[in-house]
Amino acid sequence: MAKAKKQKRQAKAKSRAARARKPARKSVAAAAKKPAAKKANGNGMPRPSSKPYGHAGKALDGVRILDFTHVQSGPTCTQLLAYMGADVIKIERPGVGDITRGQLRDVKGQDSLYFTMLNGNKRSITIDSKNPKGKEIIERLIKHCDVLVENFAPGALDRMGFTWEHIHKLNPRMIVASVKGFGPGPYEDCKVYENVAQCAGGSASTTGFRDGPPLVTGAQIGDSGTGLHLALGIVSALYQRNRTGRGQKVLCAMQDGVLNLARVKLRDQQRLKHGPLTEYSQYGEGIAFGDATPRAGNDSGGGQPGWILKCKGWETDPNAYIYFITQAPVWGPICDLIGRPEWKTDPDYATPPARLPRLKQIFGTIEEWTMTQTKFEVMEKCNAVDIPVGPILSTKEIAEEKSLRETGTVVEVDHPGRGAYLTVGNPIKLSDSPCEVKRSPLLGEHTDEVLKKELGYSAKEIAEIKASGAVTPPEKPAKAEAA
Ligand code: CAO
Repeated sequence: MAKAKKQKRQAKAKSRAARARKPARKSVAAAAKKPAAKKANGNGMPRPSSKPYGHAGKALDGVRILDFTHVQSGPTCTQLLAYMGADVIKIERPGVGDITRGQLRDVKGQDSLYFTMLNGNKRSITIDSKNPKGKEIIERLIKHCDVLVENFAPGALDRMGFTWEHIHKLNPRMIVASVKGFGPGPYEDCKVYENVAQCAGGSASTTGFRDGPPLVTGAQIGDSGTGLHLALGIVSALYQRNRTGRGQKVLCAMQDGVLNLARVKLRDQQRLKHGPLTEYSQYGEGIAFGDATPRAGNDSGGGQPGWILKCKGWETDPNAYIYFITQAPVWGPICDLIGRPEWKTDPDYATPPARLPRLKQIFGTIEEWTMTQTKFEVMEKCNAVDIPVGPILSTKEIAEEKSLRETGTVVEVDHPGRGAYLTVGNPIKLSDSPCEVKRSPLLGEHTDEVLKKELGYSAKEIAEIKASGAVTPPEKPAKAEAA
């Protein structure tokens, strides 16, 4: 009897320990099965945690992501989810890995910054998805995870045998999230990179100067922008799954993502029917508008005119410039600061509509003043009287900016191969979900760990898997792109 009781106690303790090891996993599953009703305290929510803020786990604790992404758009998405606490397991091709590991290399033989800055906080497992044993492992991972994220060329996942129907049969709760270049339509089968999306999404035709060619922007709005959109889609699908108990497909087309970010240009397209776009400097210069939103140089995209102006040192420093906004409510302080107090009452300058036809001349006069100051002096003097301005910060200045280090937006992490490197931490700050930025994984660093701990393969089975070539490079490895 005593022995039976002891065994029962031991079994209970064991299951308690197991629960403690996987607390968040249980909470995700439980949230779907019994939506908190039993624990509710009136509004369907669990009782507020009594733990201090920042000590109640991470926002996405317990969410498992099967990360089948490469290059930039997909990895941006999964890195953000990892920053939020999700367990991200990245599948990479044995011996090769994500192509960016070898692209734009700065340290010989080491993972590039392109890769390391987009794959922090993840685990890496190598699997050949075309090897039968490899397929079997991926199927087990599909059953084990909550979300599969991929950004292969259209049809590649299906060709591997992982159609939505197959995935959904294996795990009806799985969310399958994809980045593609284009949504359904004439271009849906096309491969797409960043600048293709910028061109197709309305950004390039509206960027640059009127008398020059279309321009692409430095911000990766097609890749990283779409990854960010996809992350929101995934979190929303996870939330909906709490009610429906089932997964769904999440698709973000890069063209759509860029267009969403360029929506003010579609706004202006429609305004053209009703007359010229008076806030564009083209209007003040008397140049007629065509039938599409034109390139606007450095004009502000909003209702407050702005322009980039030279500051002291511009002759030698390519970033000695400031963005200056002539916000209407602070027109008086602007006039005082630049030594033109008479403009406050002069009918040609006193009101926003009066200023519109002469913006070029106004900014020229303001520039005469900004050129006598450094960009930081302009910043200080303008902000003292509430005039919105933006110094053009170089990447060097950003990398060295103390406040960005303090907030965790720029983080230095160590790496066993390449040494310390800078990365961008989580730009989204949650007060109860602190983010600890970790280095990117080495290729296949967690293969054994995932096979054993997550999928429960025995040592013998792992040896068989290795012998099958499913997780190890072929004898003559495919070549990654040269640095
Ligand atoms: N094991 C075995 N095969 C693997 C594998 C693995 N672990 N991982 C990938 N592969 C295979 C794929 O199955 C595919 O094979 P098939 O063509 O025979 O089906 C092959 O690798 C190449 O995949 P891909 O076509 O996606 O890669 P690519 O380099 O030719 O194209 C890109 C890259 C980005 C243009 C394309 O993936 C794409 O258009 N993606 C969608 C849009 C996108 O995300 N673009 C942004 C990229 S970031 O700038």
